[in-house]
Amino acid sequence: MSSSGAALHPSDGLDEAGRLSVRYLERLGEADEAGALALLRDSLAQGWPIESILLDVIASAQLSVGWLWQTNEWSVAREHAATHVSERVLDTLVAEVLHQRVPPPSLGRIVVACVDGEWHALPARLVADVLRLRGWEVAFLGTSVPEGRLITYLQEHNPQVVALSCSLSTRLPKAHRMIQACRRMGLPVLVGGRGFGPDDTWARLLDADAWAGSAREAAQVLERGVHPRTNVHTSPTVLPSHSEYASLLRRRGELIAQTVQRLTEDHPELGLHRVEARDRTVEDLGHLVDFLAVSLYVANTELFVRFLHWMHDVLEPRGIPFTTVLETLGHYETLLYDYPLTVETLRAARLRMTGVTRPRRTGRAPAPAALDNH
Ligand code: B12
Repeated sequence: MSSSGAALHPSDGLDEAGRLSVRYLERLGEADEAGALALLRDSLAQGWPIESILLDVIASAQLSVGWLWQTNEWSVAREHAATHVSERVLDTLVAEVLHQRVPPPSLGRIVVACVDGEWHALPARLVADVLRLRGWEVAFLGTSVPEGRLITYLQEHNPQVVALSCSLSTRLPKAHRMIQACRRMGLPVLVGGRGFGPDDTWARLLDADAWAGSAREAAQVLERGVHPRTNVHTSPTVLPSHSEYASLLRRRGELIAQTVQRLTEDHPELGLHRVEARDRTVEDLGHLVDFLAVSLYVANTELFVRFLHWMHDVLEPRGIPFTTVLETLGHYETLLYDYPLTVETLRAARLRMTGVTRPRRTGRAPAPAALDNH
């Protein structure tokens, strides 16, 4: 049995799709493209619906891949290899199914793109493929599409709807600008991806016309019709916290540099004199400031708290005590004393996270179907 195999992911209590997803995940763990493809081709031949293979098997396994990376059970290289296999399998299966089908009459034209700075193509690609399989004519623009390029493309191709994907919440301010630009063209915008959160609250705040939580829901929303919301102005919503958001981003470099210096002096055990450890810390602190900033942008402390839970799960298995993050939050409260909303967010989040000790699930990743590591 493989080291990533069923022992890590007990299949008990899973439905059929869950069990297939566990077997698929085993192949991903071995970067076994041929095995992964054969497994799903067989299932397809036995009558498994292609949409279920995409969403209940491949997407579900990718969530486990994320969890295994997050908890330091899989290296980043193993995650990359697994994702590469999923992309190849997805492309092959969808191409084969579409090739064998008589194309249904087009339901309409849609452009699917990842927002600027967003490198998670696979979630958007799954949406694009599900829509294609349901009969939409889809142009998939891929990762990180700059606003100007998107608008030029839309002018040239004139779709009915634009679908924007955002997996990381830190890209929401960019998403906001892109939504506004599309709306100024009179094009309705459907948004989704985990970065938009678990419901349509942030999508509405950022002026999108529609939101969907999954590819299936996206198809349903589109089948009902997406139209420009009439109660939205074409100038972006500006919240009181937006000026603090902007100031925080301006001070990003300074905040990170000061914290690295403080951690180097106060916590020699972190070994920040080593380039690799220092670089990782700079990256983590970048995420910290960016998630704090975006939680001000959408005026939602919960977004920051959810990020801190994630950070806890990432740092602890790598031997970095989460208390260093709590100390950093306290330090920022002092440094940023003249930003009242920022201080309020930091304080509320610090209180929520003090004493948090999520038990680590050593040796056992949640089974794919049961996982939601948003
Ligand atoms: C593969 C992967 C990557 C790959 C992406 C490659 C690719 N081709 O996509 C790479 C290596 C580039 C990557 C990079 C990073 N990643 Co990453 N990544 C993942 C991983 C493991 C899988 C993504 C995936 O395919 N998910 C599966 C799909 C199905 O996800 P889904 O969101 O459920 O998609 C559905 C809905 O959201 C919806 N939907 C999606 N888009 C849209 C659009 C519309 C319009 C609609 C209506 C619906 C919709 O429909 C989809 C299908 O039902 C996730 C784990 C996870 N939980 O997703 C982490 C994850 C998203 N990544 C994460 C992180 C931290 C990063 C990095 C910051 C890491 C780093 N140190 O650099 C960078 C950021 C890069 C960037 N700027 O975007 C974290 C995010 C944590 C957080 N707090 O937000 C996650 C959750 C991993 C984890 N568990 O910690 N990543």
